[in-house]
Amino acid sequence: MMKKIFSTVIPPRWNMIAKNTIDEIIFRTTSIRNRIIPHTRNIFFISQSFLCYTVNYEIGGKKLQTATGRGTAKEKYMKHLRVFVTGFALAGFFMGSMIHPSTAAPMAARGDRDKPFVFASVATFDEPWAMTFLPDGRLLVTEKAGRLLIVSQDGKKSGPISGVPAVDHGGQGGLGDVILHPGYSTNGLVYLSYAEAGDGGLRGAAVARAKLAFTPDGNGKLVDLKIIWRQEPKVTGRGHFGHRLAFSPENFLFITSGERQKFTPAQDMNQNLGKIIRLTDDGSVPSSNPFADRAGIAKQIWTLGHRNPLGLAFDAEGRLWSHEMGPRGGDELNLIKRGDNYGWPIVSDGNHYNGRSIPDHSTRPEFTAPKVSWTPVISPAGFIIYAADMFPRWKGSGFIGGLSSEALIRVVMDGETAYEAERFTMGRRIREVEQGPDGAIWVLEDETGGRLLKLTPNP
Ligand SMILES: [Ca+2]
Repeated sequence: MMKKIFSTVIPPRWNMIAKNTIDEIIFRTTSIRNRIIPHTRNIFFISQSFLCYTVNYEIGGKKLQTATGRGTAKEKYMKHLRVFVTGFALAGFFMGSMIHPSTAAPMAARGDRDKPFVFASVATFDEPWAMTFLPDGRLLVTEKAGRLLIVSQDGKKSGPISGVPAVDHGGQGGLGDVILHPGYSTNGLVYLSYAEAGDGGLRGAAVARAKLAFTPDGNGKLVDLKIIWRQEPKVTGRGHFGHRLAFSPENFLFITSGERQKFTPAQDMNQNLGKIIRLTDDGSVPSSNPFADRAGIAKQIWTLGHRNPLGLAFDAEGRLWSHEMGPRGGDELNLIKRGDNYGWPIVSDGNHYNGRSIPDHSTRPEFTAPKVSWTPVISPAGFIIYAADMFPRWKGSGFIGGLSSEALIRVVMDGETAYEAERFTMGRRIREVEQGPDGAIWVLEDETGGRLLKLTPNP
């Protein structure tokens, strides 16, 4: 049944069109609760050079599957494409079609009448990467070039906090995540991750812990800074640092460590690249780690076989979820289980950028398969599992920032299963997501001029 509808929504000709005229075109369909009726709701022309589509279905008000696509449109075909798509839809090929082509996508996104939230732009930043809320309701925000700022909810920024370690800024590298120690209100400890330069043009992620002290001028400084973890070895390149941070309910520090675009380290137990790491709050290795009885760096490792995990969050039941960037296809949402191997680079639901095939997860059941995989990719970055009441329907949902998909993606976790439930087009690359003290959802856009947005329910 589902397959039939799927093929109706995406006709065979579509591939030909996508291949010959654009790398991606996208339309969205939304199903009606308790029926399996996808209808075309939107065609997003996100910019002159970018398009994306999403097809969602819901069955019996519960299970929902999603097919998506995105890519770069070749401008000279745009006019033809618009005419074609509009004509195609108006011809009644899609059920219940209602088409809104637009070239002003950011405004179109804001104007989506049925979006369940409205948003306010609170401040702008230079390549923001991460944020976290302080107990007093202000935010700590990192910028990749190495600035850590205190920001009030009405957008007032402090000067740069002093004492931030020197970062290697460039490519995907720079100042990364910031989180608070679970006992921050008494110990003042914060954790920062960043790309660190080594000798001879080598680089690696590092994690530092320091005490945040506030200064009378409204700024802050880091004191007693100690580097508690490093990627080993440092390697060439400026990609796939990973370095997202999260504390578990038992106060263990988890660190995602990307494979630095070197592939094989993800399966090498003598390196900590391509792993998820578990440490105590001072950086020492817990004796309860799955490989604690091995020699050397393996002791740090909680899970292996990761590519570039840029999201890490615990759900209300204490399960750890992480998403990671796939190669060409195969972005993943994984349920992280002690000692498991997630298969990179041996298996992936995507393929190499050069087109070379990688065996799918289904071919190698000994590797833990993702709970959700996305092809085409969403480019996930930033992750929360919503636990507040301002959006009651969303309690327990995961929210993932989409970089290339320029969206905020809601995933439903149902026990140990998960699926994409909704995708909200934002019209900009979304780098980071947080839950505010009052339950509002806050997001940071990526890159220069990236805005801090506060999302509240659409009245
Ligand atoms: Ca954060």
